[in-house]
Amino acid sequence: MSNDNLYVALRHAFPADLDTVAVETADGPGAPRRYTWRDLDRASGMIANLFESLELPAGARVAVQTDKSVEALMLYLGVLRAGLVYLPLNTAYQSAEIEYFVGNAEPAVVVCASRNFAWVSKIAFRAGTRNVYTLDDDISGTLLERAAAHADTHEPAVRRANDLAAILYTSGTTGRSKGAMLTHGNLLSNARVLKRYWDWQPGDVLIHALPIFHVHGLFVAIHGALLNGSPMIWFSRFDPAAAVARLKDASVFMGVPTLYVRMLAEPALSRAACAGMRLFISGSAPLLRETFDAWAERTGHVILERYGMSETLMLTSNPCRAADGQRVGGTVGFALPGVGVRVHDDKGMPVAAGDIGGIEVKGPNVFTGYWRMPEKTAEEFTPDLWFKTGDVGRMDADGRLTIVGRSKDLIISGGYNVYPAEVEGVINELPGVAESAVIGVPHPDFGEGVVAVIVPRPGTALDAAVVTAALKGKIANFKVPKQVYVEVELPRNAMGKVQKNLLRDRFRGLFTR
Ligand code: MCA
Ligand code: AMP
Repeated sequence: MSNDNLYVALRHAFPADLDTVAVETADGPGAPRRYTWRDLDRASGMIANLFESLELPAGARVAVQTDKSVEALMLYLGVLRAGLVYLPLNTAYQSAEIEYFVGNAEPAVVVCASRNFAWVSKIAFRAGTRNVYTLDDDISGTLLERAAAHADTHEPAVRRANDLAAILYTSGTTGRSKGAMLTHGNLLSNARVLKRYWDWQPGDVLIHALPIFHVHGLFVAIHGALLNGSPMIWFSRFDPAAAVARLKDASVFMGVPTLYVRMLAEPALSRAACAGMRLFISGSAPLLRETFDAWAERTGHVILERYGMSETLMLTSNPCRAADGQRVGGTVGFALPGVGVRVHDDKGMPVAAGDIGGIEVKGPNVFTGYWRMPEKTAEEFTPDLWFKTGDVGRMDADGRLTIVGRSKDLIISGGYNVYPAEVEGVINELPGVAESAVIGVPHPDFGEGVVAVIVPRPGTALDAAVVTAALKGKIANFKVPKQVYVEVELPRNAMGKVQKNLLRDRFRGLFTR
């Protein structure tokens, strides 16, 4: 029987000589550490064998909150091989956030950093998880200790294209986070399309400097390199000076706009520093025209901007090959081959070319639904089963897409999504708070910066610094407002709705002045 397990396709793309370098660490303990393709194959096999020894039911989830390391990559591959469902968690998430994800997903296995074991294991055991392992970035932890007792050969579990491979939690405009269910077929079809469209070539080397708990770093970057048998230069954290210094050893770089902004501030960034580079790719948040232009001027390279979502993987891209067209700053390019992209008005009718409307998508890349939330899933699809992205844009007559805004109340800060409703909910629970409004305004580094306006209860004095301190520890740091204002009231319209547009206008220059 054929096997649609994503690992089978990735493994098939490994180079013939398995003893060449697959990953070289650029930082972290013991750097530079070199891992061969054989190392990836053997270690992920041992981890897969460990999971198989647990005799978990098909579809069991493995939730992972660990620091970035090559061993964490091996863990991801091991989960795929064992046919289990990978559930990556941002390392910035705090206990209340982890408690929700673990409670909602009910993973059979949780892997965490050993420094967090005490509180993470408590949450996991309460949710019924029986297996909690640790994994640290210095090749230590109980996961590797246990896996070491297992054989290093492993036949990937047979999975069909529509079997689940991963669940990625994305926050919601209302209510709690939803787990987007992605299949082996979603991941492989998108990886194959990107391999062709971005013209991955023999000899390519990827600088991997993104976190591996979101689509960009975990799927777009890792699958891209593995499916091309290309080595990766592996940064556990992004350091602009160090990244610029390694461009000479690489040909492909992927980043969120903040990474490009920070590299532009490095004096060493020059045409010479990028001499061997073939492709710079940006996504996850809007790339400003000024960044796009400055990059071209400094390096001679035109950044390729693309657009995607956790629910859909990659949707559109500016061209890679000259024959496919120009890369135009401020646009996200054309629908990827096999992906349907259309722009409709709020009555569900197509808008004319160049007119603005909601972006809707369809294709083998689109997820199968939100974990255990059939109603929420149904709400996000049109009657003819196109997925409503919540992004607003316009498509030219030639099919080029430009994103002009979002109908969802979402802030994207440094490539991380922050849902105002979630942050407002946490602020409103703090003692002395009557209500709050959270907005995003232009930020020179993060693209958008989070700002909160808070109204105290009558007779209560609130201190902005105390509010900020109280939020740290309750929510991930990137969600904590960079500025908090205490005011007597929020601006409201005649219907009583908070006028966030007025707040955004008022604070527009806060970070950029
Ligand atoms: C860190 N901080 C942030 C952010 N990151 N605040 C707001 N937004 C952020 N993104 C906080 C830290 O907690 C710290 O707070 C302070 O800012 C300074 O930290 P710093 O050292 O500057 O941060 P860093 O560690 O250098 O991180 C910045 C970063 C990182 C490298 C830009 O945020 C990052 O890796 N972003 C990439 C996100 C990503 O991969 N997104 C892809 C999503 P304090 O001082 O209070 O402690 S996938 C996706 O969107 C779709 C599918 C797609 O299309 O790709
Ligand atoms: P997430 O679901 O967390 O991966 O975030 C997906 C959202 O990021 C999309 O719905 C867009 O709003 C935004 N996004 C991704 N890529 C781009 C881009 N190139 N330009 C503008 N927004 C983007």
